[in-house]
Amino acid sequence: MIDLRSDTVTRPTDEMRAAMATAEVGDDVWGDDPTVNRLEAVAADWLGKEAALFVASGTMGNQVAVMTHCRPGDEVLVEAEAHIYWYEVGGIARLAGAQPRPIRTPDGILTPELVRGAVREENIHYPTPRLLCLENTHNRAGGKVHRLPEFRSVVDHAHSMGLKVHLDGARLANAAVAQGIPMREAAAGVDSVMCCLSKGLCAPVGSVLAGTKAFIAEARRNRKVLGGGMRQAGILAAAGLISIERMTDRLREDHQLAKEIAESLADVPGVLCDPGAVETNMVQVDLDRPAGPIVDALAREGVLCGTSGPTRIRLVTHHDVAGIRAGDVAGAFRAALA
Ligand code: TLP
Repeated sequence: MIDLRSDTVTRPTDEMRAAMATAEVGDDVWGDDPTVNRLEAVAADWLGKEAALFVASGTMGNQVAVMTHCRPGDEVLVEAEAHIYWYEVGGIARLAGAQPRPIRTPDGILTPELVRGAVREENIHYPTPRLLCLENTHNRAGGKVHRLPEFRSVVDHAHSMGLKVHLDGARLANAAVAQGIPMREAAAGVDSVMCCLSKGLCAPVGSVLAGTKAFIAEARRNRKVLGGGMRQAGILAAAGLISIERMTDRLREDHQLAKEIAESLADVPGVLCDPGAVETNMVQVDLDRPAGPIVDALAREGVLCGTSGPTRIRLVTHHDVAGIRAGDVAGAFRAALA
């Protein structure tokens, strides 16, 4: 089976399993786990922030961030297709008690103008606009990169309007590699950033949330409310350290494979796929018919994938499919659509 459902399916490497087996651990809720402490220090430095917190998942990292920035009734500006709005079970409303305000964009990329248009002036009737959430790379926009000059200008603009900025950087390492810049530069200026270790970076579990020392101290309390105090979590942090230190550069191979898959799909009848739109490790495939039955047919042909719209299929490349041939994916599509 070629599993292109997500980069979340990656399994820990042999090196990770060995590091996990021998990790030095302690009770992290007491601050006693040396491996978690090391991961948090390394992650803070990686992301260019004062402090970091190891969390169970990207969803937990994003939601802890919103809970920490906002008070009940505050307004959170989000891009209308953002993961934090689409796929986190209404957490902004349920957990932070805040109100999301989705902003439509043509391509997932928020601009200063769009943010300005969404921030209302002070008025007794209105919620307080508190937080802007950005996403890089943007999942539902097909792994699109919010490139540095544009990214910085929207961050600066949000700050000038009195908003805090949280970055959902589940795949920020993909965005950094695609632009040839360090992570700290890709996260510069934001008040908080979440980055997943368990997607393309292959850790079995875990994400990191980074920000100022004061922000992370409060975030640690909010993680505890969610049941995220994980005790001997050094077993997991040991794998996360390898994600940060050794798994980022190879993401360029995933990007190359995604591009090759898109190129080989471009001339399959019944498929609309633009190789030029592939910026990182995702391929969006638009079909001339409903996607659900085609996903089932592709599974019968040995390719697993998911939908991201009624007639749209999403393919995600990652470490565990690195050896496949792009032409085999196109062959499965030809058979499935026949
Ligand atoms: N995304 C998953 C699914 O939830 C859709 C995937 O397969 O792509 N932010 C972004 C941008 C994400 O893509 C994801 C996961 C998360 C946050 C949440 O991370 P986890 O799954 O660790 O909670």
